[in-house]
Amino acid sequence: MLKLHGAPLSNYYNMVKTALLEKGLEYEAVMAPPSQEEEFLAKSSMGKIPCLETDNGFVAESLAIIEYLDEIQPQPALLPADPYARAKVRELMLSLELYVELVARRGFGALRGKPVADEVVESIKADLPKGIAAVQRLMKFSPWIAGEEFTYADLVGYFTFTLANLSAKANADLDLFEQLPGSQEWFDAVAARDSVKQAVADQKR
Ligand SMILES: N[C@@H](CCC(=O)N[C@@H](CS)C(=O)NCC(=O)O)C(=O)O
Repeated sequence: MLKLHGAPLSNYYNMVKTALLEKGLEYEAVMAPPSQEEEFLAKSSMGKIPCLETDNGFVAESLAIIEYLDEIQPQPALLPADPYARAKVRELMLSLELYVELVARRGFGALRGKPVADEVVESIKADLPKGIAAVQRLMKFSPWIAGEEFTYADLVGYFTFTLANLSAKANADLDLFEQLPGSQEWFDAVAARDSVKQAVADQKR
């Protein structure tokens, strides 16, 4: 059986967990913090969570994991059938991670009450608006983030927003929901899905 290693506090863990739930795949949750111990690095080469244990070995990187899940369990499809539409969903997921999540992450210390260095705050203020503008050019909210179909990009987007918005507000005085018209209604629709409700409830345990 598949085993998902990680912890519910991680937004990346929840992207993969909700993908497993949406696909109806059975899995076992193995609680594991990020670690630089050799034993864990053999499972996840940067020591990050989540990673997925399969019969063939481990896979890390959330986007690689969810693509794998789509291949072993094609239905329900969470990537469009059309190659161009699939590429656009992947483009949006990557843009969310590279230009929103990872920029906001520089200032995550603020979420734990830790000081964020001035130059880091300045870099967030410079880079985050560009990332927000980039994803805005790709988001559809009609009603889902990439168009008419619910896709992996909705799960990636939802769990990106949850933490990135806290950092955006704390470090750059930016509110993603205000910056991205239509995003609140979309976010609420994703939050209403059983998979997301379960992941959010498990976070509070
Ligand atoms: N690109 C990775 C990012 C995963 C990630 O950053 N996970 C965080 C927890 S939310 C982590 O393990 N942080 C510890 C670290 O960076 O060493 C993915 O897509 O899975």
